[in-house]
Amino acid sequence: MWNLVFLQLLLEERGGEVVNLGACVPDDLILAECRKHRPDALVVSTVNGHGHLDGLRLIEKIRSDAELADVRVVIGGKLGIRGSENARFGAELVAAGFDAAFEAEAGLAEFDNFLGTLEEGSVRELAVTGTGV
Ligand code: B12
Repeated sequence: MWNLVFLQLLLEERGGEVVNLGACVPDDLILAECRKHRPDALVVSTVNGHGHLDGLRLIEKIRSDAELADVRVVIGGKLGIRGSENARFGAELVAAGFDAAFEAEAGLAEFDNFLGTLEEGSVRELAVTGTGV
């Protein structure tokens, strides 16, 4: 899907190595891929409006997994179906365990700042995935 292609190109342009898991990835497969690759960050993209629900389910599984509890996980895209009001879902997702949530309408500056916090040279892999997308 174009959201994932866009993200992969952006992350590669910023010096990341990307493992793109594709669209509609089952939670267990995401967890298995994270155990295998140990990414510097798992970047979840969602655009179909279900991200605030799928994202909560996913982050609960990740945070309750002993091996993955401390992996950096962010989510972004269209977090719901309320346009600019989707921003409120971001707070819920962060409270549930995401390191950050980026609503599409807010633009990419904040996400770029986040990428800047990943130490230069240490960006081995950024896994990109889509929830329910
Ligand atoms: C092409 C398209 C489809 C295609 C491909 C879908 C896809 N998932 O890519 C098909 C025909 C399959 C499709 C199906 C559906 N679609 Co559709 N689709 C579109 C459309 C016209 C363009 C999407 C696109 O390719 N944009 C280009 C890419 C580059 O942009 P993007 O995906 O928005 O990603 C950007 C941002 O969201 C953001 N972003 C995304 N992820 C992340 C992650 C991070 C970390 C960050 C920082 C930023 C970020 O950055 C990207 C670049 O700006 C949009 C309308 C629109 N104009 O946006 C509707 C739209 C996304 N679809 C919609 C819907 C409802 C559906 C269906 C649920 C319809 C149905 N009932 O079956 C299904 C869902 C299928 C699925 N599993 O996702 C709604 C979603 C509602 C919402 N969230 O508000 C939209 C917005 C249309 C609308 N206005 O109602 N769709």
